[in-house]
Amino acid sequence: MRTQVAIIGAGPAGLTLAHLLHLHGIDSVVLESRSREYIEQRIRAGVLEQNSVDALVAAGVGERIQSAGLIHHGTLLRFGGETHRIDFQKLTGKSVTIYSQHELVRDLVAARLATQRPLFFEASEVALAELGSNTPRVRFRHAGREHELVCDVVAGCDGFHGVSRAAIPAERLRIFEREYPFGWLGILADVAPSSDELVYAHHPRGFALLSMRSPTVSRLYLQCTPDEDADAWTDEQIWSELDVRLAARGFALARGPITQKGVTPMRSFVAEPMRHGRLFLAGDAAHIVPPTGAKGLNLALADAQLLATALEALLGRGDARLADGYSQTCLRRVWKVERFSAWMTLLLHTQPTTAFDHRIQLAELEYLVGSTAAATALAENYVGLPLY
Ligand code: FAS
Ligand code: PHB
Repeated sequence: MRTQVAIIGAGPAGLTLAHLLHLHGIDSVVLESRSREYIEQRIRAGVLEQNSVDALVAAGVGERIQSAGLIHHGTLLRFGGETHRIDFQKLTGKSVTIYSQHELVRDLVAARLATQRPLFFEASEVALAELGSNTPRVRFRHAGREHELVCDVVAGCDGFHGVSRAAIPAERLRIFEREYPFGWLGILADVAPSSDELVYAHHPRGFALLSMRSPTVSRLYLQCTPDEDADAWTDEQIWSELDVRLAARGFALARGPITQKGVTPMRSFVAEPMRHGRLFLAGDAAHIVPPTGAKGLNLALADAQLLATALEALLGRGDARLADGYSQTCLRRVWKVERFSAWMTLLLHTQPTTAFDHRIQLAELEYLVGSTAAATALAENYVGLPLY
């Protein structure tokens, strides 16, 4: 088989890249290890930055986002039993859209299939070769047969546990990482959200987040230990702990059937560079942020946009400048987002902090909600930094 770009992974990064390349007239083949059903049901992120929404709409895959997405012009910070609003619209002129990642994957898979270009589900034994040449190769198994794909470029969009980053010689990679001493126990519940906007709650017993997926589906998170067993929590225990941590004057948390629960570990991670020969990494394959700042999905979409532009120039017009600058351009933005995500995580999560750290957190929260400059800094990072 022959194509211009072999894309490993059909997550937001890989599918968005495939779609943008198609719009540029660049051919690609997408290899995904899981089934279509699996990736379209996988519950993950829920917040799209303004830049992400604008890019997806401009690419012709934003119709359902515009009809079903919930536009939020601000968010709520809760501590000491009081609630404070950060007004994105007033401070930045931008907003965010609540839209499930798995719904976006559904939209992108449909767009890919409509092009009738190859998207192989349940591809296994993917192996990259000759990345230092101008004709790298990707070997894989599909439907019981061995295949070899010859291409001009490989896009490693296969997430944190994929094979692409591992294909780069260890001595060529610099890894930067931080593990956090906590994780999130997340639930989906069939109950209307008890707040119109997201609530980030700092509490002595631990962080809690009230989010949502639709007017009838709530998404909530509790700070827990990184190796927490979700099944060890009864529904009653989860709701009771959420009640305590989200408590505030004039607030009542509605309960409903919990339809899904799981524990997400927390890490900050960056692999540099994001390119090795004709292999380009995008999304979680290159970097991970703790979900506190709602950035993981948006970073993946930003990388895909930058990589599509670079590969259109390289493969469409023989201009290698953007491709040669791809890693540096991405990492400049990735590190700013890593900073914001780490800052928001350390600001809002308690235990095992010292009494002094706890007071510093409260002082920073007080400063945040009392200073237009501080609130603007949070808002402009949350709604999304410019692509370049
Ligand atoms: P993805 O991991 O989404 O996609 C990679 C794809 O490659 C997958 O479909 C995988 O099956 C496939 N793949 C892997 N190895 C392969 C191989 N060898 N061959 C072929 N295919 C292969 N972000 C937020 O902003 N907010 C959140 O609340 C949030 N919650 C999360 C919860 C969980 C449990 C996880 C794991 C992540 C969460 N994230 C969250 C981050 C998440 O949204 C990622 O940032 C986002 O999925 C990144 O997209 P991709 O880079 O496309 O990687
Ligand atoms: C979510 O709805 O999954 C979500 C929202 C905001 C975050 C993290 C996760 O900061």
